[in-house]
Amino acid sequence: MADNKVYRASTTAPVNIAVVKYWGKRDPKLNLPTNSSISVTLSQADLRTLTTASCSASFDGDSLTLNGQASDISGARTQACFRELRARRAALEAADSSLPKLSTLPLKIVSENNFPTAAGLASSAAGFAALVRAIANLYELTDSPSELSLIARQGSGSACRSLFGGYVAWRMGDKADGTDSKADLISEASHWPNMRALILVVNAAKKDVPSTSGMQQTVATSGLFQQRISQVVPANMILMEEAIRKKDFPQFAEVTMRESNSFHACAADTYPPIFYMNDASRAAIRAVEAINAQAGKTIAAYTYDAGPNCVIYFLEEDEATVVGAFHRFLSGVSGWKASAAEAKSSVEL
Ligand code: 2P0
Repeated sequence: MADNKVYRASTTAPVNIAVVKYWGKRDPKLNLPTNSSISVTLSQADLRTLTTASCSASFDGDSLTLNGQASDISGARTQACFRELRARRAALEAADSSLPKLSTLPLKIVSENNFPTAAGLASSAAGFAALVRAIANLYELTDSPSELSLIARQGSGSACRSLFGGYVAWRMGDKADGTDSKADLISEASHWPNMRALILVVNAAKKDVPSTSGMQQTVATSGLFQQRISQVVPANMILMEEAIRKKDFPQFAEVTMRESNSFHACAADTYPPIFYMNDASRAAIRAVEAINAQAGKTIAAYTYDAGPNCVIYFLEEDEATVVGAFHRFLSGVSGWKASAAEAKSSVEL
């Protein structure tokens, strides 16, 4: 007689924002990057994905529901995550015959973001990290976050960094099979407890050029990109890790802003060019420069990913100055859909 018991586990995963940017794949199938990267994890109170994974013989095949809508699971990335997680569960079952045979049961994944999926706020990173962690919990896998990051990476590159809180590095590795291309923790969030992030949403529409195709066009056509991966990023990885360890905000801020500039310069150097920032984005960069000039030191840093929305890093002691300046800025510049009131208040890391 069939056992129709439903096994279930839930988890959450945070959004991460890169301060040393991932852009480019050396192996698109395994999602192996052309360079290492570093991110800061945002507070789950503000931005997170909540995912429940369940499995049962009573389910009619694998399924994924994202924010209430059925989602396609036939893609190679989702399939790779399911396959790898099932293989790890199957290995446990082979070693211990008393374990229920979950690895062969259909999976049902239900996932909800507490932020707009289309807002360009790294939803795929939190999404795949939560999917992998939820299934790993369901299967009672003992793999470390770093080991699970190997699987999440195959869902979406940036997802490997959302298996950790705090300050996280994705080491590109050099093996062809990708077994050394995984994330590790640089520092817990508590190491630098006064770090804050302000998120400014200029446009919640879906981006013009998806990251996956955009980065491959850059790899194929940009000359500047070759210099970025061979010289710029290796130097910035060292400077950023040092800035985080020393809690040196001016150094953290300069590398963050230079990295954003370098990535968007490579996007513009792609042929045909890719523009993710718009006039409002550039105005916000000028606003950060004005804030820093007025303070006489670097107290705010901007960064942009594959879209026009902005993340500003600052320290808690400068919150009134930085957030106050941005409230004035947002009410005075056209182009920002978000008004001062809609700008997300500072997010504790
Ligand atoms: C990052 N971005 O490091 C960089 C900065 C966008 C700009 O990771 O193809 O969605 O799924 O591996 O992870 C966006 O790339 O790309 C990204 P895939 P992903 O956060």
